[in-house]
Amino acid sequence: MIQKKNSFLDKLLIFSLLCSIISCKNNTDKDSVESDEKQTAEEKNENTIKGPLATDLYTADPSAHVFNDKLYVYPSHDYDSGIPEDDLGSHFAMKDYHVYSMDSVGGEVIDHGIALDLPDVPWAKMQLWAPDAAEKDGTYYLFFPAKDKDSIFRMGVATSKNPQGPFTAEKEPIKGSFSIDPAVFEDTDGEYYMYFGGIWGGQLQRWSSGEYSKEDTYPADDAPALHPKVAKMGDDLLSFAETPKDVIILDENGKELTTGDNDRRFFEAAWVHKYKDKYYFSYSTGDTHNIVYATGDNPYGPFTYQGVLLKPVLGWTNHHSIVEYNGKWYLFFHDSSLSKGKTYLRSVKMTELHYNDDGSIQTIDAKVENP
Ligand code: FUB
Repeated sequence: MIQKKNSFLDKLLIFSLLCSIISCKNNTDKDSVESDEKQTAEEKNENTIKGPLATDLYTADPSAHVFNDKLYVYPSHDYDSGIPEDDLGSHFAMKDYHVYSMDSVGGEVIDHGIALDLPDVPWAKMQLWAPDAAEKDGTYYLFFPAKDKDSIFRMGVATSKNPQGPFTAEKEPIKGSFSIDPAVFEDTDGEYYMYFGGIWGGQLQRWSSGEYSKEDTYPADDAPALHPKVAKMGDDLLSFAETPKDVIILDENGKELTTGDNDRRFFEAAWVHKYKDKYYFSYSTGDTHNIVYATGDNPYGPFTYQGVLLKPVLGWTNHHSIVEYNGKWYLFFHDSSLSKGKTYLRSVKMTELHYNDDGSIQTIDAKVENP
């Protein structure tokens, strides 16, 4: 009897315990859904800032533009070619481009598929490196470097009626073009300028005489550093309107930056934007891995060095673009966090960029230490 009574009481106790556990669990679930939702929103914001924009492919060298109120990103498409790493960048053996778009910052990032494929560029042999894009009179232009049949980097153009492509390549590269990393800036007066150049694998050091030479020639450490180039574009945006000119970068004393000034002199990845009537020329310092900037009062420069805008990221290269979208400024860049540090497998990211009252740019540190 007693046993029976106890067993009944036990059952009652167990039942009520179960009930309270279930009710407690329901509450916990509710709380955790709410906090998950909160966390998701926070993470989403974090991801916008810190996470790769695209995870379907490896992407690098992002050139961002606003077309038709949307953000478009024109990156290189990294993949593992199996080619060993060297100082010429042979391991960057990219062979097509994809274009990405977003309706809003933090919104869905759409991969529009292959926008241009190497076999469809008649003059190009290999290495579709950092591209850029521009729009004029309803036509979209994709500018890209590639090695020609003689393994000399040239700049190509491809056009489309849609910002996401697919693009149709011109049969020949831009006449008079050389080296890598085209960045096409549309000034407020409607003129377009291409900035370009990159040393080491980018071959800028082979054009010192104005002609291509198979030999690498670098100025002495105390001589002015190799100059990036600028050329006004022809009305058709398929040609240069002039012979490319040197872009001069000065220090705080009005002296040209020298070859030995590795922390500040130009290496690759030029970009130009305009803020409050000033021209900002930004670039990668290459082997010291910073993105720095210099300012000037016209598109040709000279530009005066101002400081670092993005510290070194995970991976050897550093390459960026800067764009204004809905009243805020954004920096697009890449790093190798998704591939856990592989130099040639990079991913595009974005973060907000802030100016100080005097027009200087606040330095961004986006380094991921342990991906
Ligand atoms: O992606 C290949 C090269 O790496 C780019 O052209 C450079 O700017 C560097 O990011």
